[in-house]
Amino acid sequence: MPVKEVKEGVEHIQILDKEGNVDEELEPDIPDEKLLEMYRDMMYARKLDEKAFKLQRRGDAGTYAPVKGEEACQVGPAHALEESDWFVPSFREAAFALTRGMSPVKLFRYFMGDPYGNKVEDTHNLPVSIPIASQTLHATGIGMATNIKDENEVTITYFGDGATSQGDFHGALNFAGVYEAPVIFFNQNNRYAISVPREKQTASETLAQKAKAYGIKGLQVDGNDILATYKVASEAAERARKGGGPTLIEGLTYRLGVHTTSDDPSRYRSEEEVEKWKKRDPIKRFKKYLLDKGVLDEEKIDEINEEIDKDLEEKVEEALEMGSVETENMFKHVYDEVPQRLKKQLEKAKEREGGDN
Ligand SMILES: Cc1ncc(C[n+]2csc(CCOP(=O)(O)OP(=O)(O)O)c2C)c(N)n1
Repeated sequence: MPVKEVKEGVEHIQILDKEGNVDEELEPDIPDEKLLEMYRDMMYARKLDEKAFKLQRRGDAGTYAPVKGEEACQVGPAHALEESDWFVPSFREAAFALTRGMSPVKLFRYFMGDPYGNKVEDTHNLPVSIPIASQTLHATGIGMATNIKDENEVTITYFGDGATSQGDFHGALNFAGVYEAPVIFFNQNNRYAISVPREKQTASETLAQKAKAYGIKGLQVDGNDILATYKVASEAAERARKGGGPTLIEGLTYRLGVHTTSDDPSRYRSEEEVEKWKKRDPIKRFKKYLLDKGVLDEEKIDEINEEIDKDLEEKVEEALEMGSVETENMFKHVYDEVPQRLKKQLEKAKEREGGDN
């Protein structure tokens, strides 16, 4: 595809600029109905973030990692892939999961500490992975397996800029390259790994150029431009299905909110920086494009907002009605035989709970 710009030998693709003006030469041909779905999916994720945040603040949910600002990195590729493709997330991909049809109730329950929230069902969606970059190895493994089984499925995995400093990431890219695994490695470069800025993560000019060392394709995309993320993911998937192997996509984006609900970003980044990125908000940009195109109007915007608000209210209620999660769950599912020291911790936790009553 024609490339907008080449930086440090790495292609950089942008279709919607910061103001929401489209480059007609690069504009993908997406039916209006699908464009509207993409907009709704972004809005849904944005509003779910707010709900999850409130649930945490009032003590009904645990730590939550918001998507705010990174919706285009997730909703675009989710629309570019097939249901039979594999989704291997880290912990910041609520927008992708929801677009893939994951129930918001299940998502809320995960953040309430309920094992049901991470239960693998009969889909090709893997559960949340907290150990940074570990999921990239799982993605390579799935890609190698689909090759052996001769299945025409593509795997997409997500990880942050900080994850590229982990050995797992390098192992995953190396073997994906050697075995030509049909994997899309989507790096959400949101500029920070908690408080550590991207510049302290690596001396490389870009993260995408790391692909070169592993003999695979690497490119940068404007991660706040949903038309571009859709397009690069579609092309990477097509390449992978034709036996062209893996692609590393570096999505340049920004975390508009907190790292998680236990973070205070004002301690490590300036208000001016955040304000600059607010102007590049991926939803604002896409909305302008849809308004210009006549796909969206103010009435439709209100209609979508109302529908999402109503749905989310119901989903929150449903999740809360499922009740509180027993502390014991924290100690289940890891060991077949729970070690003595963990048994002691459980006893103490139960004593404390008893004391509160
Ligand atoms: C192996 C490992 N080390 C440390 C942590 C603690 N931790 C949680 S999130 C995080 C930063 C991750 O940053 P990045 O990969 O850029 O992703 P982001 O959170 O910005 O999406 C760290 C260090 C962890 N979860 N796993």
